[in-house]
Amino acid sequence: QPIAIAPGAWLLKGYATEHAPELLSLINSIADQSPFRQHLTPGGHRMSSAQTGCGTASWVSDRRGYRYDRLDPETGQPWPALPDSFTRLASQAAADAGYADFLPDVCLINRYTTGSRMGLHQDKDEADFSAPIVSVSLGADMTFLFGGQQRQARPDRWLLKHGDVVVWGGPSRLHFHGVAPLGKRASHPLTGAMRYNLTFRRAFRNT
Ligand code: MD3
Ligand code: FE
Repeated sequence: QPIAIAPGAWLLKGYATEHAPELLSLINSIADQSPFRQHLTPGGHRMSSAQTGCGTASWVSDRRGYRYDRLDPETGQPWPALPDSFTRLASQAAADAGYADFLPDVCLINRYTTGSRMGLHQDKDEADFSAPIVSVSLGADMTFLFGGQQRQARPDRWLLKHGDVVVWGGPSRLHFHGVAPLGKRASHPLTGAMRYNLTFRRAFRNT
């Protein structure tokens, strides 16, 4: 029973919980090939979350800007492929939230530990905003900040737990959003003090 959190945005409580051990072990395999790293922003600050990714490209940041890169700049190699179980989970969650035929081509993997946060921002580096975004939370609880179309709007706060999936589409696709700093005592039996987020997107146009 999806919970409406904004027009076009749906929270699926515990949707991925039964898949979590497999998802976490796939994250470890991906990180063996393309390690977690803390990107530098164009402004010269180091991000507090660590990231890796999989799929035909992955989101990266450095002094030159934000972009999707088909090669991992750290390894010079292509990113690991999207595991079938990732694609299936994301497509099924999107369908259950009313978005049929969502086929992600990229998955950004964020890893947060005590104090890691993500400031309010919009996701605008994708070619086509008609596709939804699917996010899967694993590990420690965190507070998600969900704002409006303008940065000034005071964001709503949503506690996201291990296994929760959120599908963001339609009018919510370009809303400002972020993550409050992960608390000192945040922890989960499967991940310790870490929180992981899988963010599935359509970065390039469907051909
Ligand atoms: C709402 N990551 O990587 S995922 C990001 O928890 C990012 O790691 C956060 O924001 C995280 O860009 C949030 C949930 C999310 C992703 C994209 C959205 C929410 C969104 C796009 C529009 C509205
Ligand atoms: Fe984002």
